[in-house]
Amino acid sequence: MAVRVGVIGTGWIGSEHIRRITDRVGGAEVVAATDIDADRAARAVAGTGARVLAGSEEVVAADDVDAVVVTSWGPAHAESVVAAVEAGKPVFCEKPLATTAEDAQRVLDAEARHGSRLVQVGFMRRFDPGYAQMKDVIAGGGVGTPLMAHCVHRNPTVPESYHSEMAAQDTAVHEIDVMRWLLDDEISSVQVLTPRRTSHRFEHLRDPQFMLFEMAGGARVDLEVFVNCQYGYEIGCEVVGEEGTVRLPEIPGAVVRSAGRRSTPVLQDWVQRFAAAFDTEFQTWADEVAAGTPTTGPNAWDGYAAAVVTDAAVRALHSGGVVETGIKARPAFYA
Ligand code: NAI
Ligand code: ISE
Repeated sequence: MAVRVGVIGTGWIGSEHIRRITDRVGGAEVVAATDIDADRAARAVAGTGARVLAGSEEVVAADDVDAVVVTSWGPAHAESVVAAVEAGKPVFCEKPLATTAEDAQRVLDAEARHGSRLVQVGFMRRFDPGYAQMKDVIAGGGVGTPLMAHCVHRNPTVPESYHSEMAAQDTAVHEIDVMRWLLDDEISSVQVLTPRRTSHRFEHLRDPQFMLFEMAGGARVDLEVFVNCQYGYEIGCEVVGEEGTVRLPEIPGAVVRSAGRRSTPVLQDWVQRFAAAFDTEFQTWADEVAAGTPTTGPNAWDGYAAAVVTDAAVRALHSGGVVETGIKARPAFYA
């Protein structure tokens, strides 16, 4: 029988995931959804056969909901995830798991009380073919011991609701997870430097930001977050090891020669850039939920570790200094 999914939050990515599960993921179907804007929920499920429920409590409690997908705003994630865990239902939560380490700890506590792992966090880059190739190279010793990494995360624009702390909590959180995963190490300290601001931004926003991370083993990572770069969506990553380097491949685009120029298109958003990663992420999650085994994607510990680092990055943004993350040892439960 197909895994019956209830969705909490039907905005941009919630609607994308509803279409993904309905049209492209085998062995899963959306049966219920909710949003604080009920009309938006109705539009998101139109044509799928799923029904709109009044709130997240109703979605979690519904007898015909086997598993929950949380795609509401970041600060609302932890509450819905804890409720799903307490109901004993597998839950896929879009990143971030929580916007504070304190909220993420509530999820760890809920899983510990439940006694087994139910949570997967939407760090979809781990399912991207390019990042997966980098992981294979690094884990296979192909570049020797990693020493440094250089990362770029650019969005064309962000809405007015995006604030300076979201550069860490909402945007850099992807690199924070992917660096922990690629380098198989925790992040021990963060510094955030603030160059001259772009004029293409809302008044309240500090953009761009440079983030410098130190891994527990001593490797250093630099990251440019620039969320109003205007020209497109661009993600870059290069890991430098003792014996070589490995770079994230770009998604190929047709090369156009015309009017004395040679050009290729620049992708415009994360939907285009990570389409394949999202599909693999959800198919794997649905298969593993159907099998009744803990899912093998990024788990609540990964969400917690990322929240500890983003908390430190927010403090670093405000202080300008180097801030220790103070990450604790990974519990055996998440080994
Ligand atoms: P959005 O603002 O388009 O949608 C969020 C929806 O959640 C809204 O419709 C809002 O009304 C609803 N909502 C908020 N709190 C709620 C609650 N307590 N109960 C029910 N509904 C609630 O935002 P978007 O872009 O879809 O982002 C949602 C989440 O997905 C964010 O955490 C974001 O970081 C993440 N995301 C992940 C991406 C990725 O690359 N993996 C890409 C884009 C978003
Ligand atoms: C958004 O929420 C995402 O997760 C995108 O992948 C990221 O590029 C963007 O900066 C975030 O706001």
